[in-house]
Parts: sequence; C-alpha cells; structure tokens
Amino acid sequence: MFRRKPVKWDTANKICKGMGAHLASVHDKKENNFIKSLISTVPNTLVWVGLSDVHKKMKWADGTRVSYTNWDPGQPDNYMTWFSWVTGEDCGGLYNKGGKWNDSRCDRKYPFVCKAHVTGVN
Ligand SMILES: [Ca+2]
Repeated sequence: MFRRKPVKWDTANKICKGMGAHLASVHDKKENNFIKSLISTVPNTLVWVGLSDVHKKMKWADGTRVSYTNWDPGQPDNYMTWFSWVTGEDCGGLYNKGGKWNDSRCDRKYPFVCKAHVTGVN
C-alpha cells in the first residue's frame, strides 16, 4: 500500500499499524523491485520504508531482521553517528528513481509504503 501524502517516519509507522500493517520491509531484490514499481508514479523523492535504528539496532518496523540491503553508494552516510538520537539519520527510505536506499532524519516528511503481510525470508 503506497500513500503519497508526505509524513514523518513515526506518523507513517502509526498509519500503517492503524491499517493492520507495518511500514514495508524489504528482504530481497524482488521485494525491492516491487516497491520501486509501486512508488514510480511520484516525482523524484525518498519514500519511507520500515527501516530504522530508533531502537538502537537497525531493524524493520515489522520486527524482522535486516538481511538484505540496497544502499545508494555512500549511504548510509550517517553511519558514524548511527546511534545518535538527536542529529542522526535514523530512518530508512527508498529513492523512487532507482530503488536505492538512503538513511534520513526521521522527522523529514516523505510518502511511504505499508506492507500488510510479512513475506519472504526470515
Ligand atoms: Ca543519508
């Protein structure tokens, strides 16, 4: 489920939960491509998925482990302060052009993707 309205990561997470879903997790290239096609209709932007380290450890909003990554070259660029709550880029999204990932500040507002069922590995 793709929502175009840009919101903060936390808000997106709550909206997904309200629909009985979670911010999308991405466990393989197939899922990444699926989300990429889902979000291809919006202008160039980052789109939130369920990646965050707000619990001090990088994980998906649906509780699954991070086993597959598709970071844009040079990302996550806030890696050295990955554990910072204040200045860190602690939430993850996909670029809708190319489907590569970037970490960004959780209070930035982007469109987002929810996933109703946990599928794939893990
Ligand atoms: Ca970044």
